[in-house]
Amino acid sequence: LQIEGCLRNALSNDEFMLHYQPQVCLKNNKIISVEALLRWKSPELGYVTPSDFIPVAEDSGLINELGEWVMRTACFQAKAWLDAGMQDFRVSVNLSSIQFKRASLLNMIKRALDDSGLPASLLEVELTESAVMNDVDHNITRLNQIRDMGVAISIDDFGTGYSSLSYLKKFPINTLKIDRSFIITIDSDPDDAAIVEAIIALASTLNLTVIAEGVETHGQLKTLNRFHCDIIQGFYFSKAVSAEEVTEMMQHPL
Ligand code: G
Ligand code: G
Ligand code: MN
Ligand code: NA
Repeated sequence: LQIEGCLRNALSNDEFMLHYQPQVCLKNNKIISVEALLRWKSPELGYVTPSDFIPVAEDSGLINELGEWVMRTACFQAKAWLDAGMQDFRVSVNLSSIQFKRASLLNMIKRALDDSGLPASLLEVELTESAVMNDVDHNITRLNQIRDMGVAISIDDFGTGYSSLSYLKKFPINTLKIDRSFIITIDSDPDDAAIVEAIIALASTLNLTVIAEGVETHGQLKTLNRFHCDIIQGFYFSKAVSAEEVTEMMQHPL
């Protein structure tokens, strides 16, 4: 309840900020994209984590306005990176299932692209497995509309939902993000290693890009390399950082 009260004015008070977590291509060790992650510092509550305030924003309907701010901020930032000479540098934006269900979603994305001047090909949206799994037929239509705009689609937290693998073939998606829970135990639990290896092989067959989330150790990185994973994201390489820090990392690569 306290969170909801503070959330109401947070947008107009400019209390939100986007951080960006690098996604590193394992073929060339380059940062090829970033995931935009929302940060909120409330004058009353201090830092509040998205896991605590996103559900409140969803229940109160504030998620639509907040989600539009995220989309616009991420698109304008990505266009600034493009103008600074960072070519083919993509930004990925999380969409809540509430946003995904709204008829106005396509126009919201289109406005953000038009107003920022960002080419659609440099934007990816992340939807959780559970957001797309109910009402599959309707969702395929919606996903196709997003894809027809030229925006890429990624399935977040993959492996945790109820997906039947057959839907992967039907859905117009580009990327699978393997949930962190499988990566954490990839070097201690042979079952999790087998699951991750199988997901990567499946994605390769279906021509999907695979991202391993939550990579924290060199051992995990080595295992993912052995499985031919495309991209890694996690604290091993970098947590989410400010836009300025991303620019800095791109100018001085490791
Ligand atoms: O770093 P992390 O604590 O930022 O994020 C926690 C959760 O909040 C993740 O599940 C992430 O997907 C979600 N999240 C972060 N930023 C956004 C956002 O802009 N929109 C939505 N819908 N979820 C977000
Ligand atoms: O659900 P989603 O994938 O959008 O959430 C991203 C969340 O994962 C963010 O909260 C981000 O800070 C967190 N995260 C990213 N990399 C790591 C990592 O290596 N370890 C842990 N524990 N969390 C991570
Ligand atoms: Mn995500
Ligand atoms: Na995730």
